[in-house]
Amino acid sequence: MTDTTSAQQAESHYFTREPPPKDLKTNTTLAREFITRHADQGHRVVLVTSGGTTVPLETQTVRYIDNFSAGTRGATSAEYFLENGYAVIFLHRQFSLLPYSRHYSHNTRSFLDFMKEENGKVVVDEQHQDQMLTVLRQYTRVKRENRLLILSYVTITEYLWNLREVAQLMRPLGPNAIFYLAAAVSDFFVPQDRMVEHKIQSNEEFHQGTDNADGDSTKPPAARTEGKSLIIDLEPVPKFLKQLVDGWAPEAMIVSFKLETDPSLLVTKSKYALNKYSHHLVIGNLLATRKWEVVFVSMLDGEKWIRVPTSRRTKSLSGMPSLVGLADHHTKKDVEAEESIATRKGIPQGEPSIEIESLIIPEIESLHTKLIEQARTGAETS
Ligand code: 9Z3
Repeated sequence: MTDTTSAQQAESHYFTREPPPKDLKTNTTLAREFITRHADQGHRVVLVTSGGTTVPLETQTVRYIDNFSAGTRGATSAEYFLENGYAVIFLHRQFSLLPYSRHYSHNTRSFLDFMKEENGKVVVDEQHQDQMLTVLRQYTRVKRENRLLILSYVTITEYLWNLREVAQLMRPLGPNAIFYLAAAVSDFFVPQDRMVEHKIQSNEEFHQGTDNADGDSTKPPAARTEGKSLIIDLEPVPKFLKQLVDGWAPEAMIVSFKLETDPSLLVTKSKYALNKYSHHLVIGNLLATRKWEVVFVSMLDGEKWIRVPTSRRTKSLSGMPSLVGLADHHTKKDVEAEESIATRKGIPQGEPSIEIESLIIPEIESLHTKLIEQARTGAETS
């Protein structure tokens, strides 16, 4: 069996087994209208996925497995795509960060701290006026030009249904489309037919039977109590990148992310993903340094590191810039690497004062332009 047929089988098995989310129709109606309008005008459109995906353990969900992602990468990238003229479909985990409003949410400070009362009216505090005016103008412009469509999901299954439907709707965009897959997608899940209906009981006196929500007891529920322990026996989520590349969006530029924590694996695993799925670009990042450096792995440019310049690596509370450079095997040889190694000494934590996405998105735009050119000349010569 070829890779493609097994990916197709895994896809059809997944989507037959896992029912679509209730709001899928609403999302696809909005997406169809948005895509048609921008396709007619010859615009470039990017689907940005953002935030974590949950894995529910019960049908009436009380407990679920989640991951760390706040949606910073996705929300920030969406802003830079918009700034570079793209129309953006922002498919994000509900309540994760949103473009523009991210500047005032999920903060250590409440948005109310940016306000004050003046003559019985609420106004923005003097010290925040300039920044808020800039953000507000950008946001208002994007809304006026109808260039941002916000869609949401919560679970891994909702994410995959939305991704598949929107991808198929994006086909008429041809090479003008980009998929920028920044969402942190769970590798494991509880299939619907192995999920209990009600809240899993911890008290042994109230333990449920071994029936799944659909009444089937041939396989034990994937999440259940045994004695005092909670057993969670997850199944792998099929790898959908193959299907996206070969079937759902064959002409689009596809950018996937690879997240690792072990620096020695990052480049190898990013290259492995590029080879396996034969798409355009893998952006590798480490959990601890993801705001300071990423590695681009592509057929066009090979391996290329993008780093926030040392001078812009200011201190603050999240991340570990001291690890910057560790995943780069060539680092020891060049000057930039010397700098990044130097930063390992003494600076325990920090936050860059420029957003790395402001460096990432222009790079992607120029790769996209090359790919569009290639598609055009290819079409002309054939
Ligand atoms: C990423 O690697 C993103 O950059 C982060 C962003 C999730 C690290 P934050 O939301 O974090 O800004 O806090 N996303 C992709 C992770 C992922 O699930 N990749 C899959 C994999 O590694 C392949 S598509 O197998």
